[in-house]
Amino acid sequence: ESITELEPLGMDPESIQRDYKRHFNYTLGRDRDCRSAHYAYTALGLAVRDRIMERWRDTRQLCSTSLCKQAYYLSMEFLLGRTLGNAMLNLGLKDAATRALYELGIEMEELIEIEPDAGLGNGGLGRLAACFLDSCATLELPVMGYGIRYEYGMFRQVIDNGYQVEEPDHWLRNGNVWELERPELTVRVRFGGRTEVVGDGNGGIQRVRWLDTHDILAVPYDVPIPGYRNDTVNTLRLWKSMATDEFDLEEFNAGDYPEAVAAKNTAEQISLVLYPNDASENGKELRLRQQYFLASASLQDVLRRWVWTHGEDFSQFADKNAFQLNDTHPAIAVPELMRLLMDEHGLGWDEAWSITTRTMAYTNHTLLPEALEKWPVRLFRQLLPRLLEIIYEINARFLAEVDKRWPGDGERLARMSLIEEGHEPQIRMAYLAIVGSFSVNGVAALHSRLLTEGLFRDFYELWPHKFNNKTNGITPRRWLAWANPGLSALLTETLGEGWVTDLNRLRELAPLAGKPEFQKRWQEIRRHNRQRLIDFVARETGVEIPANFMLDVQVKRIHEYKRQLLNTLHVIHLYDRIKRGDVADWTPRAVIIGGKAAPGYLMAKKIIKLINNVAQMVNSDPDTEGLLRVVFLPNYRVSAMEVICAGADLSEQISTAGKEASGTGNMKFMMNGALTIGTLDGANIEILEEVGEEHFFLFGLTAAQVEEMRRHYDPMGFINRDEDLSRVMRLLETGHFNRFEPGIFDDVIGSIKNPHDPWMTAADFRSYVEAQKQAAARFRDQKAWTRSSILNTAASGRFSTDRTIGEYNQDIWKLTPLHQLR
Ligand code: DL6
Repeated sequence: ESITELEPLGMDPESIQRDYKRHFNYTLGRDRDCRSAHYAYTALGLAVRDRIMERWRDTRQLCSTSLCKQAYYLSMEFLLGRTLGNAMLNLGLKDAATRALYELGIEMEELIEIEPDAGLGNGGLGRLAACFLDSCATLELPVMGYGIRYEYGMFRQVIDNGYQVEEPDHWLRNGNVWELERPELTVRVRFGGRTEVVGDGNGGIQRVRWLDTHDILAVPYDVPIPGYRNDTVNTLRLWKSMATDEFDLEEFNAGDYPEAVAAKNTAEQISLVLYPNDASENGKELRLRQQYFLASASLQDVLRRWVWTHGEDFSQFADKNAFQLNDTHPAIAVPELMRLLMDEHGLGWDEAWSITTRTMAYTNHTLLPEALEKWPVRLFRQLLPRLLEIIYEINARFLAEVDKRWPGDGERLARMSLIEEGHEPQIRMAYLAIVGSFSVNGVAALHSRLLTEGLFRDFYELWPHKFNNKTNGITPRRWLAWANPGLSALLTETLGEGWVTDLNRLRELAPLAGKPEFQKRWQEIRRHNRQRLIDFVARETGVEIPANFMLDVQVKRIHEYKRQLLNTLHVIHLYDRIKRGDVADWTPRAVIIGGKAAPGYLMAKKIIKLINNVAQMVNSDPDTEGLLRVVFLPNYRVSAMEVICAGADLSEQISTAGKEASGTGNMKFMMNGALTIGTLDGANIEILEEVGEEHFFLFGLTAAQVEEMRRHYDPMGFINRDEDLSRVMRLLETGHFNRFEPGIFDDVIGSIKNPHDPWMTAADFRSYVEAQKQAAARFRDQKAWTRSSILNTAASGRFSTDRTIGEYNQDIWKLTPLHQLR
């Protein structure tokens, strides 16, 4: 009998309870005196995991025996959040498990809350990767994620006297039931050293050897990704760095034993901590080490599996494998695949290049120049000398192609070169990614268009066929079915179960939007969700929000282009109106802002301080009672968003047009029935297209107008011509919100008045205030608001990652769904 032959595990409460008890008693060795919720959580996690295991194994086997084409999502970030609830939802175990525990006197809610978020990402880019994995598994596509198992994820944000303080997030402290270590699949990653050309001894093919390297080990940890109610469980493989057992012999022999041992620390540092910058790179050597570590370990892993089944015949490799590069962070995979194919597997340049450029695909996630990665050539020479040689060769051949197309156009050659010349020559990673890929995509229609018109214009002229758009999405499992059980139940009752995997079915809600009975049900659910958010805010901040307030929410990374400052100016304006007694037809509102600032981003941190000071002033002024509350919600994270998006009324998507590549928070709010106030930026444009102008509060300059205005921007003109804005500026400038800390907001004030302010806050103030007035008026008419709310959910089907991933597969990966292979 085969050791893998086992009775399938029951999905009923009794079976779950039996396994729960077994794990509690035998796996964890606890007894009845143990009241620790941690052990209860772990025992339940293990019982749920057991039910994933056999499907996981079967998926793996199907993939390897069918020899099907596979895709690999290479990403430095996977912002998974919590796993338990999502796993139970996808497996269809939630109700049975809740009952199983209830009979033992254990509340499911409490266990859910025990789990720390897996915060292995900064924001949108990392969360998108997590949503993608859910959709790939749900669509039964053979896609594997590759990332880094950071010991410390995104920092925990605490607020001290209004200032952000960062605390380390040791999320693995209490263990992690959702990972399986696979030490037998460890690979070696090399750094440093030198290269040498060697012949084959017969005067034939020459190979390059990379010698005297400092090696580290990459140990894989596998995380299961179950699809929604199907038999597919995909894998997210996260690499942990470890030192080899080798000593640095020179140091060792020189008697420097401690130095030799300490060197091991450097190896283990690679997977220690996530860099907490979402939109700027700082050229840190450790970050480059992380990127190469991810790319090399993942490619070696894929090639090893290839050789196991196909031997050294790579002729079919490009037909069977696709790598999606999540931004430029893993772009070093391009020269690394070249290196592995040539130096380790003996292929020639042309064959290796043909394979590389038929397997790599690159997604760009930002237009901000400061987020476009460049690495000093010097650093490459020292850390990855062989990779630098390959990049030079790629560049030489590429520039020859450019020169052939545009003979003698020296300027163009310099513009397009993978190497930016100058005092410190740098490697342009985005260009490397484009040259090495067969597909380049942006993440919303506007963003993809702006890439081809601006940043990547030269490349678009050369290879228009490479460029395409894939508008982002979110997974409706986590962001609707899990985050909003009330609404989910109503949707299932109204539409049947199918909507969870066919989100366009939500359209069928539209005819019900004006029906009083349906509106009543909708409002009841929303009231409940709003209260859940209000309670959450009270628990986290102590601020009490009355139940009739409009919940006006902006949660995302703090960045000047996202314009939390514009939101704050509006808050100050509302406060000013209250103080002047201008409160006729007032809509009471709570403005809730949350998000983390990169630790080195001083302006963003100042904006957090300003929001906190304004909140303090507003909330403690008796005149604002019943009219206005302001909250800065600390430590914004995935699990917080699950409560926030279901309870919010108004979604703030107010970036300067042309700056937000897509946004995905905007989609979470919309899907849960919030109305958006927003600019024509990123995916807002597509949200507006779907829902219609009547149900979206649009304001602000367009991307083209922003560009136009840049040449003659006069913020003081906007301030002087606008009485409300002048008053707001006066309050700021007279230190009204910082009596005891004079001068601390000078730089923030200066940024608004700066004619070079790239974010054009002053320019959009008036139209923002007007749009806010419309939102407030709509909210007072609860029937009209509810109708708009229903229509927003009804129009959100396009923003499921099932649609996005369907497009990636159709246009880029071309994978066969596993159910067609079973
Ligand atoms: O594509 C996911 C997400 C977009 O929704 C956001 O608009 C965009 O800002 C974000 N990009 C980044 C870029 N960081 N880098 N590099 O996080 O991607």
